Amino acid sequence: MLLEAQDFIHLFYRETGKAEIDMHIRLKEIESQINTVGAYEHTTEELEFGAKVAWRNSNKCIGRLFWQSLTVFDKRHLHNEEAVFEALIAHMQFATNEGRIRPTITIFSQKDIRVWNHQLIRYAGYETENWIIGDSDSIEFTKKCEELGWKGKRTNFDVLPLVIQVKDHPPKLFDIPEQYILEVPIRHPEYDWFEDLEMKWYAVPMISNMKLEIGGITYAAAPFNGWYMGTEIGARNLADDYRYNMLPSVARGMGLNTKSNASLWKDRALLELNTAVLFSFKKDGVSIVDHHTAAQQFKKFEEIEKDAGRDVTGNWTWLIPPMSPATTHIFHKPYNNEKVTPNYSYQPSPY
Ligand code: HEM
Ligand code: NRG
Repeated sequence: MLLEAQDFIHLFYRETGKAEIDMHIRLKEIESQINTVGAYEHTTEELEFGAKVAWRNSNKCIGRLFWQSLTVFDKRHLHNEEAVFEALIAHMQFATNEGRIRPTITIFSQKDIRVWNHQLIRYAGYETENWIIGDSDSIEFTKKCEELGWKGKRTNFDVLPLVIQVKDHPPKLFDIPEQYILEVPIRHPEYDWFEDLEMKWYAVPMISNMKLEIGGITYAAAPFNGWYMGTEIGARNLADDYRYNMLPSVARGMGLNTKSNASLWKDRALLELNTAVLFSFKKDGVSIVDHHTAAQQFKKFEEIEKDAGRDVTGNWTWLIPPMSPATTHIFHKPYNNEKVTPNYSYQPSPY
């Protein structure tokens, strides 16, 4: 821990241009804290810097140009479920901002707090005898919620409750009041029948199951969000055949020949579904980025990092968008997938 703390403190003082003398004082302080209690505490400023650099180091993320604009809420002092719930609601409200989405992270006490949800807002999924209702990605977690006493309405878009655990206490469930859940009904700029498919998606992706590691300290609950890239919804969530599987219905609406692969009906349906996602978010004033603009922004990020003398690491398999990847520069170059800290990473599920 001491070595990682030292690395991080060096980085912090170097990049923020603070006086070296203060760095040496801080390093001494951290060393004695680790030697006496086995850990140290970040200052709020260190925490904020660490969370931002962790975003900058997120190899799978195409949205990293904006890493410096992250708003960080330091909630390390909260130790009961109700207070954590209130902080999560405050996060949702601040981040959603009536559609003008603000990249935000809320950081809780290192190991005492766990948020069981994959994202703060996510749709439930149910297996019935013959088919699946809702989001297949949520089936296991939905079962868990029902075991814990929650009961879903069984629509295709039931928002799951927040499941919050403090220490080894049993987890507590909280329904999210509707007013904090912004959703966008999906319609198409030209096809009026599109809205009959009754698709929608929530406005803000808030990942809540990853850990944040800064200078040898691990934060197990640190939900963060930016805004969506359109393809996450239109080319994966609503399109994958094991998720909402909407391509056949879109193709039928368009009158395409779904019997022939070579008619490229899937590609045509995919294109219109993604057009509809971008159109609907824009129309409702909800932040979203198309994959071409996102790739251009990522190129800018790569240039800025180069000028700052830093290597950009990246995971090519995640950075390329799931639609027309070869139309972006990312497709045509290799990325070094080395993991640099601070960073966000997966952790064992608490359930
Ligand atoms: C992954 C875009 C903000 C950290 C991704 C992915 C996209 C994306 C498209 C791939 C997701 C997938 O294929 O499932 C964006 C955009 C943002 C943004 C457009 C707008 C501001 C952020 C922020 C953070 C972050 C604020 C953290 C502070 C990550 C991480 C992953 C990721 C850790 C990997 C997630 C995983 O492994 O499941 N991002 N992102 N991103 N992003 Fe970003
Ligand atoms: N693909 C997932 C969300 C992953 C993270 N994406 C972001 N993150 N845009 C989905 O729900 O479709 N972010 O922090 O903005």
